[in-house]
Amino acid sequence: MTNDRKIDGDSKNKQLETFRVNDHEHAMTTNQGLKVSEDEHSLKAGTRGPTLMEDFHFREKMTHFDHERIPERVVHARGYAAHGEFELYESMKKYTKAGFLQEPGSKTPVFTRFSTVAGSKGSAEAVRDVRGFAVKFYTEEGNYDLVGNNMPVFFIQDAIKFPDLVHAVKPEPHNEMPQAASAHDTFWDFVANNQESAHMVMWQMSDRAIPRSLRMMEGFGVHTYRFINDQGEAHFVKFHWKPKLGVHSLVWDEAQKINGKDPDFHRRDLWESIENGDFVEFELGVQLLEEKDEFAFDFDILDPTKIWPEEDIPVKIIGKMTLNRNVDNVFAETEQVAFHPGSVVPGIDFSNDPLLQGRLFSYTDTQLIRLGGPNFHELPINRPVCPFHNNQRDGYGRQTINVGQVSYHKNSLANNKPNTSTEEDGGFVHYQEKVEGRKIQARSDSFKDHFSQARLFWNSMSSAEKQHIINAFSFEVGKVKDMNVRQQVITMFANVDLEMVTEIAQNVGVKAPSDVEQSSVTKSSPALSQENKAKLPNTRKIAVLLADDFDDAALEPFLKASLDAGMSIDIVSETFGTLTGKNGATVDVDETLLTIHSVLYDALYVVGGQAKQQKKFEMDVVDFVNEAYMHFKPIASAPAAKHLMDQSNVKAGSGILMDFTVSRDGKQWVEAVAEHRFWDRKLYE
Ligand code: HDE
Repeated sequence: MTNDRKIDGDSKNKQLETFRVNDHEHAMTTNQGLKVSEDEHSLKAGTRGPTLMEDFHFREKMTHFDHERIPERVVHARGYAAHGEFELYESMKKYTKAGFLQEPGSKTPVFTRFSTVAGSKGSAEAVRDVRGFAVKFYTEEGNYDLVGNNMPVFFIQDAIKFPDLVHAVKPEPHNEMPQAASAHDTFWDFVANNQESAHMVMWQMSDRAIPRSLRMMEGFGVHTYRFINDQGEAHFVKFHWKPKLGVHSLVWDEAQKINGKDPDFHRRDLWESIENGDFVEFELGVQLLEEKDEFAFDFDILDPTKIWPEEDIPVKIIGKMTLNRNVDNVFAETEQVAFHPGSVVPGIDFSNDPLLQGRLFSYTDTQLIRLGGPNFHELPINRPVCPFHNNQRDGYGRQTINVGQVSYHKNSLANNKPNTSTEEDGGFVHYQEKVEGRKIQARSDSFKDHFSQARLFWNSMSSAEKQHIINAFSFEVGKVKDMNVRQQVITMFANVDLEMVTEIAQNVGVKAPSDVEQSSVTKSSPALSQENKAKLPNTRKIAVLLADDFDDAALEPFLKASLDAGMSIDIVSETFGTLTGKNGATVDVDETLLTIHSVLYDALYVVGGQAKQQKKFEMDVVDFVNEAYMHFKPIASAPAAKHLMDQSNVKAGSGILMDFTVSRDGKQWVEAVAEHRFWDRKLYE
């Protein structure tokens, strides 16, 4: 029947409602509703005697605590999420009948969870890894989940290999090391022996794997899906999320230090942005392909290790997601949310990508163990906004009180309710693709080119990005103990670029192969380079380093110019408190040189002043500056801080504004912060 009742903690069923007692509102009670009089001392036989079993409040409290943990996700365990809305710019009616993609301006609530893949739930966040990017759209036609990553391809082509990939990248089973890292033997052994991973590994060794912020990375649906319109016509579609702030990354040394200084770096950044009202914006784009063009490319569009180059198939921007509300409770929402690529709405359908097909099984299956049974769809965060009815019953943790006698279809006793719906009435009808073939355990020949797009990626990188890839390989493969595995990796990636592997081989102490031919692809795709994305000063974090007696005439216009450009400023000093400038202006200290670190900022302004322990203050400031310089960040210094800059390693050059005054260099400062990094710094000359 359609009038099933829900219990969601507060709203008990109707009869009980009449007996509701209101004086319990602020009272601590047991789970049975009994008011508790004592929550500090368990019941004992005498003040020094043994605890008594009959203390039911103690037992209930402890039992609940003992059962507080649920299994973490087998992958993507470390994640963080926020609420928001999706607004459509342009009707997609021509391509899909999905209700939420029809009316320009229409808004759909969303819940988006970002994650790392390999690490445990408590692991550090600025690790080298793929980031999950999962969006639940609560549409009027039911929940639609776009469960993607921040990289557009994947390591493997067939879902049957997923357990192998994950076993290889997770900490090694004999000693459970290393945590949240791919820099170890089993991962690279997997790579070398499963060469379909080549393209994805190039992405993973690139700056994309160490995002500056979850707000500054792209998202991709990865697989080819289908849009179906109301005429029943299909288009192949790939989904993209484009961050309004552009795509930016950390540098590896900085990332490793951040993991110690602030293991919550990415979630803190997301949380604080939303709390500050700097809402997080991503535009949704689609690449569309007519069915007749399925075989028009030199790659197979069903192969998840391939992109559709944006220059060949443009990304059409169709709407915007704004994340504008933090969760109230991380466990209830972020942890209990259950995504599933199989949660679709009419107008969106699957392709035969063998990775996607396997995912359609895995996601429900994993929730059964993680969320303890088949009723996880009843958890508040997972419920659709439209009513849902069917004949499923019972099971662990069932909350719906299904009324009536009938729980089967078809029936006459309940007038055959709940009814199925026709396609015209919004019933989901699977796309009637014609499929022919023998049952066979094999892969299509069209999936066998593993290196062309890996090379396309390499060709598309700027010289700084290429150097970062070489450095990343050198770090990761350098952590592999088995020299034979190191050699296999080098031999494999010679297929991508010989110069690249020659440098890596030298760094990791093995030979660059002479008998491997690198891929002959000469094309590049400018859309793949982060250098070509938006560069903005907004929400960049600036540390202003100063002490008492600071030059307030320099500080005030600086603060105004930076805040006007949307930056966020921390005053960093020796100790907390209020500091007074030369002319009597005061500022409050936000962080001290003890509580914060250079790696947690995007840019610095060094003002100086008179500290209590001047020598220590100056040494700490110089360290701060040297780190920022080494990480290619913009640094400005007030005229009064010249002696501090002279003690540092900083040399004049791009992104360095010595003797800075806003009246002279204000515009340059804002541009430098927007630029983010100055790769042309010659650190060791
Ligand atoms: Fe997942 N993946 N995956 N995955 N995945 C899970 O489901 C799986 C793949 C992705 O924030 C699990 O609820 C298989 C590609 C995200 O809750 C599990 C295969 C992409 C998240 C699972 C893949 C993803 C998951 C673990 C190969 C990008 C986190 C917990 C066929 C398009 C969602 C869970 C969240 C989570 C299986 C490959 C994205 C075990 C079998 C490709 C963002 O079901």
